[in-house]
Amino acid sequence: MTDKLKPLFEQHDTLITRKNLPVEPGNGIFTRYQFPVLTAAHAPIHWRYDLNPETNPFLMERQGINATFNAGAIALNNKICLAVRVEGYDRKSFFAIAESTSGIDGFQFRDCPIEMPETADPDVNVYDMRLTRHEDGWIYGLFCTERRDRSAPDYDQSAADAQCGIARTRDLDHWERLPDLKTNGSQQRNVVLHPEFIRGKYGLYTRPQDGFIDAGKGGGIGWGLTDSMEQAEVVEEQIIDPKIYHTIKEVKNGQGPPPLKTSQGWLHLAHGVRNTAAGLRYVLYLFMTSLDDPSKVIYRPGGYFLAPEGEERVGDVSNVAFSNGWVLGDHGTVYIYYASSDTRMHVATSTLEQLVDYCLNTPEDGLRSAASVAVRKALIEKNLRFLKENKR
Ligand code: M1P
Repeated sequence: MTDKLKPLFEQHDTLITRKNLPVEPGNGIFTRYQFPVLTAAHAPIHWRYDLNPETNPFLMERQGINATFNAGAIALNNKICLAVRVEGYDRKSFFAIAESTSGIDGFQFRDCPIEMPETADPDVNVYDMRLTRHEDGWIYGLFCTERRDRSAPDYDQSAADAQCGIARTRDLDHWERLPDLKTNGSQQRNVVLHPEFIRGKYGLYTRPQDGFIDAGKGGGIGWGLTDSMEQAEVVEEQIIDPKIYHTIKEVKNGQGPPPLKTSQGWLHLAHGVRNTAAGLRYVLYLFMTSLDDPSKVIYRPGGYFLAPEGEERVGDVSNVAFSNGWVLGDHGTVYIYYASSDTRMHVATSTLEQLVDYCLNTPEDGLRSAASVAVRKALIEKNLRFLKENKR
């Protein structure tokens, strides 16, 4: 190895093998970790540099990586695998699998990114894959496929059309592309496949929206059924978790990863978006739906579950926490993979028991300041009684 290459590989090795410790004591709901699990610098050296000094005498990083974020997640072959949204300097995103034994540190990318087959209408950009191990035996990857909005005038080169791309695999290396999801004509992002059949059909969480950024009349989490994933079509879309004025999801929201099954219902992680003078703010929230009917919300803890903090608040799109992957591990541990500010990936851990307790016992949003004060006052009075009785 040349003198120039050696330090590059050494630095990379130090980064990808560093230990990641929990930040204690946490908040009783989940535990954050010291370091992001993936950054642009985790991308393999051989993806970014031509290693041959004859063709790259200056060791130029000609094909740099801008960000690694919004990863789908799944356990496979005793590892936690992330289907990461990797974005190059050219702004194109693609998917690549990074895997780790601990789920907390040591994430390493497989040698090559995924070569996702295209449909007859090629994708311009693909991102935000949700991985679902379905009871039909396939692992499905549902993702956003973005193309230029064909109705936009020539001078507008930023108008886009977002739809749901669908592919399936058994090993995360080889993918079969299926036709894009058909819905009632609106744009779609954040579409997620439910892991079980519902009355013999596939269940999909959708997010209809009128525009690419603006949700317009859409913007809530929708639900619909399709007979097949090979010609997926949702004819009737029902909004099960709407956007609501002056809440964390006043502008729009979207289902995160596929829900986890618990004895008390399906546990959902989602993102909510509100407006601020500094732009949009994305936070994560939880809710639960009925085991008999995943379209029926049964618990709605108010407010956010996780918001970007510290360095998480800064990045390409600042003030964003976004999650499209979590994994239920041994002993009920839940590994929650979230991205911060469209730049890097983090993990937070919790347990199914804690997350269900959070959903069942966190007050709903009362939707008025007076209702928030009432619920907080009830807590304060309960605590004052407790402190008095326990002579503290
Ligand atoms: O930039 C924040 C997020 O914006 C979009 O999410 P949504 O569809 O809810 O607005 C997506 O582009 C997502 O990738 C991104 O993280």
